[in-house]
Amino acid sequence: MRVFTSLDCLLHNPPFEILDGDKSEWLESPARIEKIKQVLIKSERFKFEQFIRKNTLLISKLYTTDGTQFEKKVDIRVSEGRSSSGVIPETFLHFNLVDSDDFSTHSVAQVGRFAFDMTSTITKDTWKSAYAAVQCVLSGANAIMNGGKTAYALVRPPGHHSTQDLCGGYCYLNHAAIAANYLSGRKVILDVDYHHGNGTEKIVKGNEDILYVSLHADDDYPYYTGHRNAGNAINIPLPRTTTTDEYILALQKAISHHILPFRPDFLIISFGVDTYNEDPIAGFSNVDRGMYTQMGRQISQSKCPSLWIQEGGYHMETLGDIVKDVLSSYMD
Ligand code: Q9C
Ligand code: ZN
Repeated sequence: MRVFTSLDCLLHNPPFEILDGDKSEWLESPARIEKIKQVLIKSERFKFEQFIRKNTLLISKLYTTDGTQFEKKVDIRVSEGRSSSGVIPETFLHFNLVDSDDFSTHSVAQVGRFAFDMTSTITKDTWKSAYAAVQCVLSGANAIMNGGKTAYALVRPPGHHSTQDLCGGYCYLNHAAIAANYLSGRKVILDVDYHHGNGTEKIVKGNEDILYVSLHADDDYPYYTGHRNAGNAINIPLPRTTTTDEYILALQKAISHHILPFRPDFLIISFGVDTYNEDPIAGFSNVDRGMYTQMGRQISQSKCPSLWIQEGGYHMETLGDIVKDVLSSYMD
């Protein structure tokens, strides 16, 4: 399996986050990538490559209809985020709050306009990492477009919570949605991250060539989304008590009832592994290590070229092994 990664993905490193009202370490750390790499690199089945594509225009085109708004937004964020600790969004442009569109240029206002929560700190390195992540994802997309069976984008920050113009949940650019728009033909995005991919659902909404299928925890972050099916989005909320067997059964059903009948040309996997019971921010207490080899096997039933994009997963001790379990059993 070709693995696309970039050293630039290690740069973004906000000093802390607010978790349940307390200050704690930034869980979505650069070390996540290193942990996964350390495990995969020991196996000859994984071939590491640095990203090869550079194309700013492509990103902006995918994100806006007028082709300019997105890059302007990013310029603002980068220029306002130059302090070493970055700028944390804390005052948000809430639809009930605004009294005019004459917005403040204060850095807190600038970042608050483009974020829906506080876990989207903007540092001087954020854009570099997010941009490199997109390049890796597009390299992976090229690999499967040119006849490859599968590719893995080992990237951070993750993407699936970010909408076209909002950051949140550690996410800045939506990799799965970018890949789905980039690849031609019919695409399924299968999102197995513990959290609902609200951003992906929103961006691909109304696109008949794309089906979004998500398994995620009910009644957990991002709270306001993912409760029911809507158009091209199949949402499968699962209780926190979900066991390994129940999860695999739900996945099996999603594949046979939704993914296979859609007849995709490409499968994009929003590959979060924060479903594991020891994950520090997630809550499936009955999902064990044994789930991940079954997950890979199930997904291989889709029988179409696949692009795996790293999303969440924060249990550092097992992160690499879990990722390897899924990807290896998928290839077997
Ligand atoms: N008490 C991803 O996995 N904070 N993002 C949740 C729960 C934000 C997760 C707090 C979690 C974002 C890509
Ligand atoms: Zn997650």
